[in-house]
Amino acid sequence: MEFITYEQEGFVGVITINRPKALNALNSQVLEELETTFKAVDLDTTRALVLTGAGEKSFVAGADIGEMSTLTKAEGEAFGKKGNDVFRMIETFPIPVIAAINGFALGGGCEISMSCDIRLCSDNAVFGQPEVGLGITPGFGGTQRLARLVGEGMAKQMIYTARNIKADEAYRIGLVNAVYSASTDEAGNEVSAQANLLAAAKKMAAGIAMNAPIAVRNCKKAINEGMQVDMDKAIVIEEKLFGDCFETADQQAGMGNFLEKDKEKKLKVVPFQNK
Ligand code: DAK
Repeated sequence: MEFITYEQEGFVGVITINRPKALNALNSQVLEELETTFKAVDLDTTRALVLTGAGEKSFVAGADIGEMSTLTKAEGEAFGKKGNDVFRMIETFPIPVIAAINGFALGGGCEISMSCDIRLCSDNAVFGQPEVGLGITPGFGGTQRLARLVGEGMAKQMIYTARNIKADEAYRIGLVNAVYSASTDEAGNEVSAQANLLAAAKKMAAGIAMNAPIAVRNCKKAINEGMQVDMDKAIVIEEKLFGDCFETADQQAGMGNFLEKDKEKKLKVVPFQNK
């Protein structure tokens, strides 16, 4: 892999898009490598993922404009399909994916973050869909996911004006769940916003990984699939995924532990097994 690194920390996998010279812009090779990396994640030993960008300046500055500039219509369609397939794979990936947005998240960068389950960012993050200024529409799901996340009016404003927004505004409109700044540790050393962001993303992922994995996966599926249909159908999706948790070792361990009267035997944290 030239542009993607993968690190495993306990049950958490950290995927880093590593092309800092081009501000981690997405070319075809980055998209290919991302797809290969996600497909290689061992779902028996990994319960949550963090997706971030290398360097302190940029998460992903969009699709690679140099590569796109010479595409024919057919090539543009193939490039768009590759991006859409990868983003949809992330969105429907069985385990939660947290985007740790460390700087620019423009165009395809904003779009890839929106295909993740949760977005956290550093205070230098900048979000935007600048495509109409380049003569194209947001083509990696931006017109669809942004409207679903922040509402139609705000999505239309961002997309039609092509105006970037800063981290605090992204937080205010609900595009990100939290913003991290630099701080000073107990020894008086400065901790960068990016380090705090990554630590928080890993901590959240590790916290998710402590919960029953089958239940967490089913929650992701229920929310994703339920959001696409009306409430009557959504409730049926939820019922099925709720029922699916029963008779699993994790459901029996989780409920059994709660019902355990013997305080000695009762565990603070149930070691769920993913089965
Ligand atoms: N593509 C390629 N290279 C990029 C890039 C990008 N998106 N963004 C930055 N770079 C490169 C720069 O060319 C520069 O390379 P060198 O000149 O050093 O070789 C290097 O990264 C550093 O960038 P700057 O020198 O520009 O750095 P600054 O701090 O001055 O500015 C910036 C940072 C992020 C404000 C600026 O680089 C910028 O505006 N970048 C472009 C942002 C952008 O417009 N992104 C949206 C791209 S459009 C499709 C589906 C989806 C899409 C397209 C088609 N289909 C369905 C077919 C998606 C489209 C997009 O994402």
